[in-house]
Amino acid sequence: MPDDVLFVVAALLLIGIGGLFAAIDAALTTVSMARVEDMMKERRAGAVRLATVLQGRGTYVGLAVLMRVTCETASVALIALVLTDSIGVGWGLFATIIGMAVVSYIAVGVGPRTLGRQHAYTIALSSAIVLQAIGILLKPLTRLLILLGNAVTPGKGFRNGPFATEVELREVVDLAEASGVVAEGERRMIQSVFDLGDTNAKEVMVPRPEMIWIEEDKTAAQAMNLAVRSGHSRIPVIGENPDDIVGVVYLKDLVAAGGPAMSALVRDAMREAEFIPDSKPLDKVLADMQRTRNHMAMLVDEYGGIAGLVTIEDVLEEIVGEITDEYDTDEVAPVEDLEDGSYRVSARLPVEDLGELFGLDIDDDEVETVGGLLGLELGRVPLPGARVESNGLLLVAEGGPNRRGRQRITTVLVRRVDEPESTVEADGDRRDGHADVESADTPPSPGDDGDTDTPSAPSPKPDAVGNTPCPAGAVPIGGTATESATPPGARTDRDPTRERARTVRRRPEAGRVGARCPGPRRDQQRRRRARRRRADLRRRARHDQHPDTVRASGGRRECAVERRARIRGRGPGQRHRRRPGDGHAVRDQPGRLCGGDRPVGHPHRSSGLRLMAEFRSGFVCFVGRPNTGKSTLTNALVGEKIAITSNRPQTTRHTIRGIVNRDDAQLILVDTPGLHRPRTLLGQRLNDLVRDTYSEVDVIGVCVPADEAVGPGDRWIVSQVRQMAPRTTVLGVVTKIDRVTPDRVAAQLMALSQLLGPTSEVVPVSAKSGKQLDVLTDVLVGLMDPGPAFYPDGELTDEPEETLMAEFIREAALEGVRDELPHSLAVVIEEVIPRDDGDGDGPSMVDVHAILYVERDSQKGIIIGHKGSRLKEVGTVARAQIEKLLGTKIYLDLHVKVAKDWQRDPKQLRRMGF
Ligand SMILES: Nc1nc2c(ncn2[C@@H]2O[C@H](COP(=O)(O)OP(=O)(O)OP(=O)(O)O)[C@@H](O)[C@H]2O)c(=O)[nH]1
Ligand SMILES: [Mg+2]
Repeated sequence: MPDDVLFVVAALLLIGIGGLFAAIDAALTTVSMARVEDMMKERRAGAVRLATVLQGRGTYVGLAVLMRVTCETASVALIALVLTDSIGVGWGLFATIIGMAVVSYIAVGVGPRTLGRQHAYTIALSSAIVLQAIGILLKPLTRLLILLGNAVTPGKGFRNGPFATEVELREVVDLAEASGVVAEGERRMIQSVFDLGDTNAKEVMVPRPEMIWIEEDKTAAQAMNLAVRSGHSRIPVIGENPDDIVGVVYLKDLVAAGGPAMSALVRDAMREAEFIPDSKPLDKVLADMQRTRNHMAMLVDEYGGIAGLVTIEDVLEEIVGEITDEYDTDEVAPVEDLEDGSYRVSARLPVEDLGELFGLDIDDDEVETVGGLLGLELGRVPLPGARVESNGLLLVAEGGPNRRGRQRITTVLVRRVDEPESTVEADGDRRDGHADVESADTPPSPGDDGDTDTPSAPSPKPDAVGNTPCPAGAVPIGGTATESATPPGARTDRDPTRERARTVRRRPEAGRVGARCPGPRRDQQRRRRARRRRADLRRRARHDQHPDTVRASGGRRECAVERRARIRGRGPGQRHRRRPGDGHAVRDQPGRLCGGDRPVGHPHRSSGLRLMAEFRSGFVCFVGRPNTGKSTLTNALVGEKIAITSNRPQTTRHTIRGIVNRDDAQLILVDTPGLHRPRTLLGQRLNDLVRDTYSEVDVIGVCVPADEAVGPGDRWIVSQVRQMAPRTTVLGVVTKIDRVTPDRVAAQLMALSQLLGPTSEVVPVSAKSGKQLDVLTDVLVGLMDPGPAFYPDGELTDEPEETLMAEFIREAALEGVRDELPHSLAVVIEEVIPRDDGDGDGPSMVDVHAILYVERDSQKGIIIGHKGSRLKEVGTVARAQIEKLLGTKIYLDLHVKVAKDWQRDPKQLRRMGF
């Protein structure tokens, strides 16, 4: 009996102690660190100790819970012992369960916890010393128990056990969501923030094999190109190998440097890299990144090697990304039969499944998925547009930027590779096939030899992704991958030992792909037509055509006014060349080419000497929305004003050719009217004119200004370009970069690159400040094939003088007019009459008679101005320009006439040369 009393007293004591620990637990989870820090400043007793405890708050809360549970369990055991002894086992246990549940709930659960929260600071301050003392003894045990608890609990446990404040806060957040205070998305984000501390950097890193890097001895231009095409604004720079990260190069730094700095080496443009252990918790990584303002860190594994990299976006995506993932509906079908013998498969499709599709056994121990196979063949991270041949199959990577803007492949187009002996198409088309394979490596890549990333180097003409020519005719498969993997001209940078290790066996039932592929063949025909048109244009430019008949997209005929003027002896066909040393265009003798004494109609034929030195030449057209700076850019590249510019829409109304002459190349730039939604017949004709130009040039430069977001208009233009000229190289040009910050330029480069796809280079320029013009010219020259000059050295344009004169007058008249008037204005040169003094030195003066057409009487008044003041101003400005053009004094006679609705009237449009 005395034992029973002792046991009951001990049980009550333990209940009391359990209650005390429950109060401490509640107090610890309530106190705020900030308040404790204040107490430290006020030198409150125990504040420093409490602060130390709070730094390991989760552990000490766990300790308090452990103590409480121990006390409660012990007291229950003692009471059970006493009661089973005195009233029997059955009733004794029953009474213990009921009694102790009530006592524990009240004396440990409710009472002390309430007190703990009410007097949190007093209790926490006074209990800190006790906790520290117990902690020394029991911390390892607590940790062990938490580990055990996590191990037997399904799912992922909490690092500090479920007792931390964080858990209560999580509950509060769940409750807040249930009562509608926070939204579902907000709750997820808050919960994700808690998870940050439990997630290591390596769990979210971009693993080393997926890292895009650049060698330190590559140029800044190559780095910029790689950045834009891969969608990464920061790229690690490596020394000897990817473990030797020597820095990080920033796209915005490259953009800001621009110009001549583009030829500098990456090592001179990079910043220091940040290294962190790959086990670092994400909350600490985020805090470090915020403190150091560094958005990218290299992760080092326990052996000192580079495990991968992590960016601030990766960390933030841990907070917001999951929400997006949950609603992710872009599931890619594993296999899509394209019904022409080819398949579109998910990049994650197992290689065995791919083999099944084509009746092949693909033995490959090194990779599991089709995406992996691409990477293995390329020897680097595949990007959309990459092509490889493997196991007798041609694989073309498709994809685009993911939510983080990184280029990722999602699907792969697969078809059998043509076998040469069974090809039924003409030779020319077989060569096409090889050219396709040659362009396989067009996308940027780490470890690339740099050719494709060098703006100044000749880049292979990329193919639009998805326009793979279909194999023509029936194509039996056989032999090994190595036999069919390397067609003549294809780049081969793979490991031959790897090739030998992999074998392809043809299954007996396999062997043929569809013999008919109408879609792609139509594509081929269209391309052939485009090639013919291009060749035709070149031939006409080179040989006996009058320049007038080949300009304006090879189709515009000489208008009546021009013809009249030419008959008078000052006709179109006079061109302008730089006077050596002074940089001005000068007029040549009528009837002669300006480059020398060759007669009109015999443009310059280049010498054999030029050809031997790999002289390059070709046509480039600039397209874009109105006002994107196409004409200003053309003028800046040519170095002379050949196209008028203004901030009014539809400034350019015909295609204008400007010629860039270099020692190693000649570029013929074709400035086009801005593409827009047409409201008049004129608008339609201008759009048609631009579309005609697409298929006649070697490179299409899509211009987007840096200060306007890439929008539906740009997307429409790009889709038109892709449709009309699927094989033509497309280059992105971000114009007007002087108007925005380097950050904005970098963002615009990315946006345009995303729009054009990874096979297109994107170059930022400012025609006004001249920044990056050299780089753009280098890139354009690099995209040209070797070929002779089309025009004599020194020529700047083949625009007829009358056209230029009319344009200068229209430009002057556009100044200061608004609304509909710019559209309604047209200028026609009626007569150009030289006043010949007969002294043999040419005319002393030229009379120029021009008519300014408007559509309504009210507009006529605006153009003339009060007592003719505006018209006089227009005359003064235009006269100066024309005199500079002709190199002689002129008398300018301007008349204003109304041609009602001429923009909608086919007859009047024809008369005005449209
Ligand atoms: N600041 C700045 N302004 C530019 C630059 N390039 C063009 N602009 C201005 O942008 C406006 C439009 O320039 P244009 O060259 O006429 O544009 P466009 O694309 O040829 O226009 P359309 O012929 O109407 O299609 C003009 O006011 C130019 O001065 C540039 O590099 N920097
Ligand atoms: Mg223009």
